[in-house]
Amino acid sequence: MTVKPTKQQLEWQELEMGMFIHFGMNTFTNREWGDGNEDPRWFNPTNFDAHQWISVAKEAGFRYVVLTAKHHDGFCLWQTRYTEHSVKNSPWQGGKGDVVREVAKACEELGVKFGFYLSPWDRHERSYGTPDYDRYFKNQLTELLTDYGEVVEVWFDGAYGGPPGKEHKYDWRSYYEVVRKLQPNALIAICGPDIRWVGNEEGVAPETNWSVQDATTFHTCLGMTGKVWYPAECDVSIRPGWFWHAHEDEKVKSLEHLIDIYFKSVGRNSVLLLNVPPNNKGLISEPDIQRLREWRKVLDKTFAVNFALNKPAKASSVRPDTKPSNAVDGKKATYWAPSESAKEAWIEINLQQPTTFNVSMVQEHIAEGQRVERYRVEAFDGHDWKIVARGTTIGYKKLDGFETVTATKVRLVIESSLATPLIQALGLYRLEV
Ligand code: FUL
Repeated sequence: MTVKPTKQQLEWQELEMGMFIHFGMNTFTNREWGDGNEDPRWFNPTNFDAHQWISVAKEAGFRYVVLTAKHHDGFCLWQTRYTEHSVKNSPWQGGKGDVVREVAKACEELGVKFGFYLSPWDRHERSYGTPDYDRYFKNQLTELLTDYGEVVEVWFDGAYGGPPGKEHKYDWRSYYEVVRKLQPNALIAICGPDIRWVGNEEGVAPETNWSVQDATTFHTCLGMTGKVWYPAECDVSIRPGWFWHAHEDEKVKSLEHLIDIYFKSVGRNSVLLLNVPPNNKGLISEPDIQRLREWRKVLDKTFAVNFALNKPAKASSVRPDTKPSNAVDGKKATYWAPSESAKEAWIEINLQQPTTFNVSMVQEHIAEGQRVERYRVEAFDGHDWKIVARGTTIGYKKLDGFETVTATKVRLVIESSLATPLIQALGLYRLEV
């Protein structure tokens, strides 16, 4: 049976990009991992403005955010009832401040989806390592899932750097029950059954990237076995560290690097979660804002014109309920499929005039699963057909960059597919940096 995404997984994939927000005690101690002994009074962002964060996110094209509500040091950015180690005991807003509330509110106002990171590993909380910790963790989850509106994603980090053998035996199934009960539409990521970690922190998905995976322990604890839909998320920071450090203001990733990340994450059937850490004033810094603007400008310019859009299309064969032109109609509900018995499958677009481009984009109709395992793209320059791109999996979106060509026709050849390929879109673009 074909494994398919849930409605929530499909909608999440279509968001394409989220902004990770690492902010907390480490922002003030210049560290990446706090040890849990920090004094809450050190947390004091004097110009805190969550609206600025979310405006920056929105302008850069991020459709959701994931805020570190609690990192490994255990310091809580919201008014939790279950520990004193929180903003309640910081001078910020006289101890009445709530970062989670302000971020969730700004998200709501600006139409960006809200999610949070809650570190299972907690270096401050005394009950860590005992059954009481499961209660503590679920109480905190309950607060976050009840008091702050709709949550799109809950990020359970798998990191543990404590003494060997002392890691808490997390009762994952009971955590998932809390999430499902309070926010049935929220996706549980990383140490969870809905979204998988891509496996590195570089923002790079593997070239062959299947959203269909073998069930992991996060699934079997829920009674799920065999093959499951488990799409990848690429988390990477715009700076060397996850948290803001003054000395990294000069080390914001280059425009070229960010474009490369976009192609190797969103363009390889993954969702990009790019971390942009606010500084100790409580604002996103200028160098990050400038770089995000440059990046957005290039992406907008590149993808504004699709040279294949609404151009005449023909195919090796056509399943009667589809049409070749469906692949170039700009609609996500329609697709081209070759006939079920076909041995070969290609679709050809007549560009009608010599057209210059260097990027191809292919999308499968993943609502019906992920199928293609090998393809190539060819361009006709008036004399010969030339291969411009080759690839393995496609999935939600595959982007291939290549040397600029000028062609009058383009062909996508599906060389191998697990089942009838359903091609939702074929696009051609020109990237200029
Ligand atoms: C890791 C953590 O240890 C880092 O501090 C950061 O939060 C990253 C996203 O996940 O596991």
